Amino acid sequence: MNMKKYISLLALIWSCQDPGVVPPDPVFPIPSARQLAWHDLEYYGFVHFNMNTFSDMEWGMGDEDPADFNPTALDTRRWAKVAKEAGMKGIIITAKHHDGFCLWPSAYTEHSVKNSPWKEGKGDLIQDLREACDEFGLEMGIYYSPWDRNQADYGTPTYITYMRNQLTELLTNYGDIFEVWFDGANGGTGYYGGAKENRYVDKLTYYDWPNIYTLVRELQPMAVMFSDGGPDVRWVGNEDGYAYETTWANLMRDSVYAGMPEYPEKYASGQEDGTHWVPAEADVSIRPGWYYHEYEDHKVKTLPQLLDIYYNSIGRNAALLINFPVDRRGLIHEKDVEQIMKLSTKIQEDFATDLAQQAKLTASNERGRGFEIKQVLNEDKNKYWAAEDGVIHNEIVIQFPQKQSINRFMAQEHIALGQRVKGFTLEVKMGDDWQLIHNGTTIGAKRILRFADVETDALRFTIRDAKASPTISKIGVYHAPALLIEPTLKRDKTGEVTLNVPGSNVDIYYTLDGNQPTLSSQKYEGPFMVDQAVQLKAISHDAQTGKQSEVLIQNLDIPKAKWKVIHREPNAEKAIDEDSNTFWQSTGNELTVDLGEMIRLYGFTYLPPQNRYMSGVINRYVFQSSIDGRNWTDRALGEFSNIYNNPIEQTVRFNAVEARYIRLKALGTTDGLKGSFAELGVITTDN
Ligand code: FUL
Repeated sequence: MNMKKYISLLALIWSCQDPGVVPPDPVFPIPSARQLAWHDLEYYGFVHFNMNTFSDMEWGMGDEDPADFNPTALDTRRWAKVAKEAGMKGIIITAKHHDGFCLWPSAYTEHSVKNSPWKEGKGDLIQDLREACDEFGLEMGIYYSPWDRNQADYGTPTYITYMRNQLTELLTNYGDIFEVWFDGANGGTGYYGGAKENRYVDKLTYYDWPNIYTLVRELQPMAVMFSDGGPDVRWVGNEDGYAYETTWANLMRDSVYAGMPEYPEKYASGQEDGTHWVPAEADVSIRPGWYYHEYEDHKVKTLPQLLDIYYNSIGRNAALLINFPVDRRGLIHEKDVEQIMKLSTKIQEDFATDLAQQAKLTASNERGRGFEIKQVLNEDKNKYWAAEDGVIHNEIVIQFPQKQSINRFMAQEHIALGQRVKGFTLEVKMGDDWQLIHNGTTIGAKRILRFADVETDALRFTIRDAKASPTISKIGVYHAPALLIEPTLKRDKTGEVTLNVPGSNVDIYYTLDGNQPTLSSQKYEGPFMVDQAVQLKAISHDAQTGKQSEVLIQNLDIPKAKWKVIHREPNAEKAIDEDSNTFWQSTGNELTVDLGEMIRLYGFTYLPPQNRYMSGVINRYVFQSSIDGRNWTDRALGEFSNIYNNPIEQTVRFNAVEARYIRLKALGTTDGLKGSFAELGVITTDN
């Protein structure tokens, strides 16, 4: 018998033995090829670098001068190197943000790098990034803001032609693009070629999305398109980088469009009976703002914060897009690099050893050969365990050779056949009993559970409910090393500061002079007073392990002990109670405070409400001061850009002034209701 005949005979015997082992039928919706390729990326970087970097804004008005775009040491290779070393698979760049300034020399506008001093107007940042991405083996994506506060014809049909022309440039001249990012924020005040007015568009119809989608498909068939409603990848509904305990890739896509009201509440977590596969992407900046502001240099997210983001996005069936606000030099700031590298090191440590690989796995049901439970230990994502049709309830037991200390569990569905699991539990064996660790809902592309260290010799992963018999392509069990978190800080109105490390018994050391705290700094023994503007830095230290946390850095200003609100409403005090979780929704759209004494002011801070569904978030304001409470002078007038999606503390500086009374007036709020104040603060130093 020759070899060929022998092999076909073997194949015949094999197929006779397992006549019924066919893969499960898909459960619709299922991902497209381009979406499956995108799912593999999982983690990639965002770069916000554009005119706002130079104007120190989050949303430029569109009247900025191209001459201001002048990075001194711009180096896209260094961005790509950072992204690559951080484990990211690509970079998405803000080719054009709301202010309309273009990072490439578009033939359709003068508002671009071609009229800037950078490379004497000969530069093309998109091309530079393309080359850098190619060199480092990264994908490149394009952020393109539909809203354009520069263009005179924004709001009319000719602007749509402009948008299509620009997309054609971007999607034709720069090689393969993996994602086109359409921002949902659009319409409002702007320069608009000098008109300086409010322009609202019908977000559903104005942009002619169906034809824009067709254009993108024609030019870049493998690119996924992102917006609130996809069509391929959807917004996660917040700018914190968090997906939800229940996160479906499925979405009622036809009911959703970019920038629609109520999207976060109603659609962001997806829908079990969603008609289309539109998985979530969690976008978040490594600093509070999306663009670089020197005053946020001490607010780069800490490792514990970044880890929470990682586990709450990638670990909850979403991709993660972390933004670098590239600075005025044109570089990712050193502090941002340091933090992102800490994250990648920690992730590698957390997942260094998959303990499931040494375990014996059994499943209460198996479909048959090729779909056995051992397939979940395989790295090949096309190999998976599947149960027989109709068998929804399944128990998978992971038996270790001996007791293990564990604190992470990971599972992935074989999503090519649709997202199925609706309910699962994870239990650990404790003597003869099973102890519940987690009662969960969805799994999807990846689900990671974090829990406190537990010693056990077995785990039971039970799929309790699913849309059809489950398919699981990967299971992993890990023991992540402990991470010591930095102290948290609370301060009351009198100026008393309390430091704490939740749930642990460690020492805290701090400084008030801007110096790095060490073990010889002041040891925290209990609450203390801070009655002037200082920068407080604090670390936690575990004497047993010798481990030290990252540094907490907090700018504190004068205490609010003497402050009084001039409103006869008891709740108004909440606006100055130093508690960011409380707020006051005004009745007159303004907050007036008597500071109790004359104070030299250099600026103010405003914190919008921090609850999930915020009302009265101020987006246009005037800040006034007074010496006698009767005669008022405007000190600052402006916009809190992007404040609804990113409700961080807003900092506004002005020329120094002596005042006893201050007033923040809402000239506009994001929902048109009366202005709300979680906290109003002052800045009394000029640095
Ligand atoms: C938002 C924008 O308004 C922000 O400026 C930023 O670009 C963020 C990623 O999306 O909708």
